[in-house]
Amino acid sequence: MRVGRWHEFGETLWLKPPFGYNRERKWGTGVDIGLIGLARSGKTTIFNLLTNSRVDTAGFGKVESRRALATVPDERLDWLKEVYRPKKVTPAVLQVVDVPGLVHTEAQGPNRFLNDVRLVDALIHVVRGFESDLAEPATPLQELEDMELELGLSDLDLVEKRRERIRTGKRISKEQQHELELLDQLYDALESGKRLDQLDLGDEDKRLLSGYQFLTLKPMIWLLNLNDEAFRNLDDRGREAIIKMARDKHIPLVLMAGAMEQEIQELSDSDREEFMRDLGIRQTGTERLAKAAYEHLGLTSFLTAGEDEVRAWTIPQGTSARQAAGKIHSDIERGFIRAEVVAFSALKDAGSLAKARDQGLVRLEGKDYIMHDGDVVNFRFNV
Ligand SMILES: Nc1nc2c(ncn2[C@@H]2O[C@H](COP(=O)(O)OP(=O)(O)OP(=O)(O)O)[C@@H](O)[C@H]2O)c(=O)[nH]1
Ligand SMILES: [Mg+2]
Repeated sequence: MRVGRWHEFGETLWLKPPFGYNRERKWGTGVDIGLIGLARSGKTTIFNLLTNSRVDTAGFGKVESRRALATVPDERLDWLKEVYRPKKVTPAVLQVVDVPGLVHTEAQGPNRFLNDVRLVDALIHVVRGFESDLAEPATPLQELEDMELELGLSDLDLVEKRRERIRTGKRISKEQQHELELLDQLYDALESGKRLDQLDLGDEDKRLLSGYQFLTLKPMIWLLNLNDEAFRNLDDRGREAIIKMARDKHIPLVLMAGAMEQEIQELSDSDREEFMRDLGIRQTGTERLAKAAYEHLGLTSFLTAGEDEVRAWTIPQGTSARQAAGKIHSDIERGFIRAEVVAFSALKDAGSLAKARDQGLVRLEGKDYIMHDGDVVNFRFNV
């Protein structure tokens, strides 16, 4: 682990996540991501950045949640656009939910806003790593610990309620007996400070639990929101403790300078390139965050390109060609014959589809072919 380079904005600490909890989910309706964090951590700033919105961040945040779509940055689409000159370019989107900051002293208790993210597919915890006149000195490690505790308590509460409901029922069925035992296991884990996604559960049990929307079972990303100066002021121990905690919990840690990213986004394309070169970063924070979210959720994308439309489609890793066709239209899935596939990088090297064909880079794949990230596809079908 290259701890020493942590202060460089270009770094994302990528810690391998545990996959498996979300594989079975249907992605048809798109992916929802909730931004949570303590008050004034920069959630709305990140929300604005991701969704290109202009919500005011000067005053204290509004006390209700808001949502908007974020386009997933994909430079492959830019290249395809140049080559195909389509009428329309449609990037992949994620829906982002901005939740008001958690304040412990709030009358209704902090759990109120957590309910707004019960149904999201993944959480991004925005942690304040910058100093502000309006807030106490930044204590990112403490914020991470507090939030994990909060999420754990919220899940513990759910487990207890469910256990109570089963126990006070007229009779306990065999299934319920099994569920009780499972809930006991969850209870012990949560009480000892574990996230539920750290438990090694069987597929049956995962399915059983999927209905409860446990918060610590949702893929989590930690986003440390910094500015240069604040970051240098973080002492080494805090830094190493954060990395250790992220590693122990298998949570990817993305470093971002939210306010600066916003400035970067507002620049013209050429100015942006120069600015980023000066800073020594290759990808914007938005790009790194989108990438972390895709990897952590087990998602990839394939591309379609034509004169009408160039488009990115989001699918779970391991999706077959035929299932991928169904993402576009159920008729194409039903009448699937073959998929004409070329890897984006091969297409780009060749320069055009015709040249890629001449060079034998375009393959015909059957229904069981497993789609790869960046496959440029044309489905042949018959209905
Ligand atoms: N220096 C610095 N300031 C930032 C950064 N990100 C946000 N801020 C400032 O911090 C303040 C709070 O930002 P918001 O984005 O509204 O934070 P929030 O988490 O949505 O706040 P609440 O909704 O009130 O909980 C604003 O004054 C921002 O301009 C950053 O990266 N660096
Ligand atoms: Mg806000």
